[in-house]
This record gives sequence, C-alpha cells and structure tokens, in this order.
Amino acid sequence: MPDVVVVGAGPAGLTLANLLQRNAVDCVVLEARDRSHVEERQRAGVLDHYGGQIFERAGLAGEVLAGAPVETFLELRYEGEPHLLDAPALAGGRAGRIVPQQLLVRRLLGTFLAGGGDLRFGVRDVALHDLTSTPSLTYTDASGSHRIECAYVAGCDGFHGVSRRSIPADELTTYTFDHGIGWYTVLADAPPPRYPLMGIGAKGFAAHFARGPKASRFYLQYRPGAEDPRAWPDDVTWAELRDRLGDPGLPGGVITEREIVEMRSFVAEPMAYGRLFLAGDAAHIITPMGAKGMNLAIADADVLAGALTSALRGDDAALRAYSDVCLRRTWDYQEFSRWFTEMVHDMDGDPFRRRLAKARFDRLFTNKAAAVAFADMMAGVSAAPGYRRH
Ligand code: RFL
Repeated sequence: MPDVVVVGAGPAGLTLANLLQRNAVDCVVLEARDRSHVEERQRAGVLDHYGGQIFERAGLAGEVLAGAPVETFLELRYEGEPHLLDAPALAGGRAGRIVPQQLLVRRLLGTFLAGGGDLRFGVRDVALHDLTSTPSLTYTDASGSHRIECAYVAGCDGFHGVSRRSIPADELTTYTFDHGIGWYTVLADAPPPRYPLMGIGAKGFAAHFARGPKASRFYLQYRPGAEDPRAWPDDVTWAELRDRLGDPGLPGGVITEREIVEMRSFVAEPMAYGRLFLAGDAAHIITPMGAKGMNLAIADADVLAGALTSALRGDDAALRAYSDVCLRRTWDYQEFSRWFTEMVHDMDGDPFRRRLAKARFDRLFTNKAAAVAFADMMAGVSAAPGYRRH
C-alpha cells in the first residue's frame, strides 16, 4: 500500500511526487491522459524565483532548471511609449526563470520515472472513497478495474478534476470572480520580443512573450460576449497587435494556435477534507496576470510534501496547517493578479477607471517602494509555516 496517491500529473502533482520521492515517501501517481499529451500541453512560461528555490532546496535544480534563461526586464508600453522595469534588480537579485510549462512537466516526469516512480497514465473513472477514515481509490484502465488503499490522497487534478468534487458541497466554501475581460491568445511562428512585452492603451491590453527562439505567444484583450476574435482574419489580428503594441513594424508570421482565455478567479476553502489535500488548480484558479498559476501549484506541492512527510513520521501539525498556509499565499496572489489586471486593461472603457489605472502605472515608475513591492510579488513570496496573523 503506498503512503500517498497523487491524482494528476501536472505541475502540482509532479512536483509533489518528486519531493515525496526525495523524502523516501512511497507514492503512486494516477494521470487521466497519456504521456505525450501531458508532456506537450503548452501553458505557463515563467517559473518565479520562489519556485526555482523549491527545486534548488530539493536538489532538483540540475534536472529542472538546466539551461533555463533568467528573467531580466519587463517592458510595459503605455500608448506606445516604452518603460522598462528591472524587476529582478528591484527584488534584490531574485530572478525568475523562463521555463515553459511543458518543459518543466517533461523534466519532472522524466526525473520521477528515472527514480523508479510509479506513474500510471490513461486511467479512467477515478473515484475517491472513505476520505475521512481509510482512503482508497478505484479506477479503470486498459487492463481492467483497480483499487488502491493509501494513507493520504493528494488532489492535483486541476480545476476540472475529480478530487475537489469528491468533497461534500457543505464542507467547502467556493469563491468565484469574473473579471469581465476576455483574452484572445495566439501562438505564432514570429520572432520573440527582446523582453516580455505588455502594451497598455485605450484600445485594450496586448502582450508579446517568447515561446522559444522562433515562436511567440500574443495576447489581445477582447469583450467577451460581444465578439469572438477567433473569427478575426489573421491580418486583423496582426493590425490590432501592431496598433496596441505601438509597433507598426512588428513582424507577423503563421498563426499556429488560437485560443480564448477566461479571465476568472476561483478559490475553494479549505484545501483539505479528511485525508484528502488539494493542490494547484484543483483548489484555485488565478488570472494569468502576474504569471502565478503554475507557481502557486508548485508552492502548494512544496508545502504539502513537507507536511505529508512529517505526518507519516508521526507529526501532523504541518498537515493541519496546510490549508491555512496555502490559502494565505493564494489570496495574496489573487489580490496581486487583480491589481495588475486593473492596471493594464481597459476596464469597460470607463474613463475614471482608466485614470486610476494610469495613476497606478505612474506610481510604479516614480515611487521606488511601489516598484519594489511589485518586484517582490513577481519574485514570489514565501507563506512559510509559522507565519503570523497581524
Ligand atoms: P493541471 O496542469 O491542470 O494538471 C492537472 C492534471 O490532472 C489530470 N487530471 C486527472 N488525472 C486523473 N484523474 C482525473 N479525474 C483527472 N482529471 C484531470 C490532467 O490531465 C492534468 O494532467 O493542474 P496543476 O498541476 O494544478 O497546474 C496548474 C497550472 O497548469 C496552471 O495554473 C497554469 O498553467 C496557469 N497558467 C499560467 N500559470 C503561470 O504560472 N504563468 C503563466 O504564464 C500561465 N499562463 C496558464 C497560462 C494557463 C492557461 N490556460 C490554458 C488555462 C496560460 C494559459 C493559456
């Protein structure tokens, strides 16, 4: 019988599985999709400084961070006028790393398997049982039906997974927030920008990020409900990007992927029920502003790995504190993400809010304390066990 069953092999589940493996805790990972799907799913692109430290502390930096460039400047263009922010310098040298999520997942997966890890792909009908007493999970795969007993279950199966839904509704409080903003995101065979770039202006937000040496990901704010930008001809997309990024010479390229991103936030409290512990998107969704979704998932997994290891050695104090510790960071990041969202988007064309957003933007470039606070959040914060409420 394994000590822990981890449901889901995304950033949360694979970080947890590797950290448990390092602590000699026996675990099994169940993943609904096949290996190539998991390894190719493109999403986040930045591991913040705090996330990098988690892998360094665990002795996994060589496996996970090798060759990953460090973050330098962030360029914010206000109505076409460039402003460079050296967030790592403002944060005292704490730089994030450019690590595309699919690369991180591929490396974590390879490391776990190379260490003899038990990862079962393509499982179906996962069900969680007896979570408040002696937990077990049932699932099916190509070879038939299976049942595993364990001491603890880690629900790392993302927003649409089965883990959170296995908690009785009256045991959870959920918070949802619709930011009223849509993002149209395209992946294109187009040269990357010199620095991660965000364009702010009356026509709405746009962004341009590197996705390798010859590819770029672009984001364009749109009005959800009023239009579907996936229907835009490519020349309209490029014209909008050139306009909003204030760069008439922005080179175009073949668009290889078109997606709509919902700007929404979600938090489930508590992140635990009996012997089930939720981590990552299973417990919370955050907007991409601030790039904290993957980083929150990794930070949860780090806290959970330590807490489960201690509990299995007889001290469950950290496990009892797990939900509170992670929720504090979650809400801190939710607030930061909302603050950032309001600064760079055109909120319903409301002129008053536009002036507030401009004041917020100006403060970032005229008030050192404000810039340092921003950089500190970008680097990632430690919600260390033992934090004090004021
Ligand atoms: P994941 O990555 O969703 O992984 C969950 C895993 O669980 C599996 N699964 C199941 N397995 C077994 N049984 C079931 N019943 C299962 N149901 C699901 C799934 O197949 C999957 O393998 O969750 P995790 O690990 O919590 O990681 C969260 C991150 O993936 C997510 O927060 C980020 O991708 C969010 N995000 C970004 N985060 C950042 O930090 N920086 C960014 O720049 C950033 N950009 C983004 C993003 C998310 C995006 N999308 C599409 C949601 C950009 C986009 C477009």
